[in-house]
Amino acid sequence: MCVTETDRMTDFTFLEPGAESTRAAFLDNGYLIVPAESASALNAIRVLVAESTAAPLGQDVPKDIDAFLNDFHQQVTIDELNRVRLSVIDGLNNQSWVRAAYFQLARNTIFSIVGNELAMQRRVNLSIQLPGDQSSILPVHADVWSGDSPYEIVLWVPLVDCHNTKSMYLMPPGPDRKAQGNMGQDFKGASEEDLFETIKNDVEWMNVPFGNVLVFSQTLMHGNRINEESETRWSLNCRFKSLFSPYADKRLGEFFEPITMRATTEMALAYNLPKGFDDA
Ligand SMILES: O=C(O)CCC(=O)C(=O)O
Ligand SMILES: [Fe+2]
Repeated sequence: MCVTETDRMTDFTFLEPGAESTRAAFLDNGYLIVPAESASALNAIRVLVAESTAAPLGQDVPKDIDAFLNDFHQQVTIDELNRVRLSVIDGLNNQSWVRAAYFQLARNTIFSIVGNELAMQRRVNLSIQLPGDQSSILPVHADVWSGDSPYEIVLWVPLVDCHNTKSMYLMPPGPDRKAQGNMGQDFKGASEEDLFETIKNDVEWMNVPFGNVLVFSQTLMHGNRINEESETRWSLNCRFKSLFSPYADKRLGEFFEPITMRATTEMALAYNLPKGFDDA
């Protein structure tokens, strides 16, 4: 068989099939929206959220979970909301299977754009945004501004269809880098609202139907606004990074935990150089 020069040049790649287009899309847009890789993991997590929400209200697990979550504003006041949210977060994080199930929602995508030896945030967070609620707004920010490392991505998982102000917004990399580059000068003494005013025409609202997940770079400015849709938003978020990439304030062991350490790393960590040469 004859191998031509063209065969030699095109047949061999370092990245696995599909990884190049995933890489390009993530770098261009700052995010990826992909179908959840495990429908059963997504379902199990959503059932647990519904159960942990319904139980304190003296209710059974709702038959129509989608309607229960979307219409939750009919059952709770804004004053009660944070207590409910914290108790559901506890309900989630008290189950040891949840983090592995959560990771399975986007394992291949995360392997592809972050790496395969990973650390995962120890707690999964929950956002609930009732229609018209001002108290749960997360103003424009980048997580790197408050102790996260630029090597982290966020896996953001909607439990209901999320779109427009029922979702979150993200700045695309081009305008974001321009705005952050001059931020000290341009926004000295400015409020978060002033900042949002200047970026609002550039931000992209994340349209993520239930069954899909969003992976985004938290180095890009993002946040949410008053939910002006008629339904309640429910979404989960959790951070992942390459295990041996630099850490900022959020440390390994405190905030992050290794989840996919490989055999060579384990062996290396346990290895001690030969001892006893000092006496010679
Ligand atoms: O869910 C949102 O609206 C914002 C989430 C966020 O800021 C984050 O996950 O880092
Ligand atoms: Fe954030």
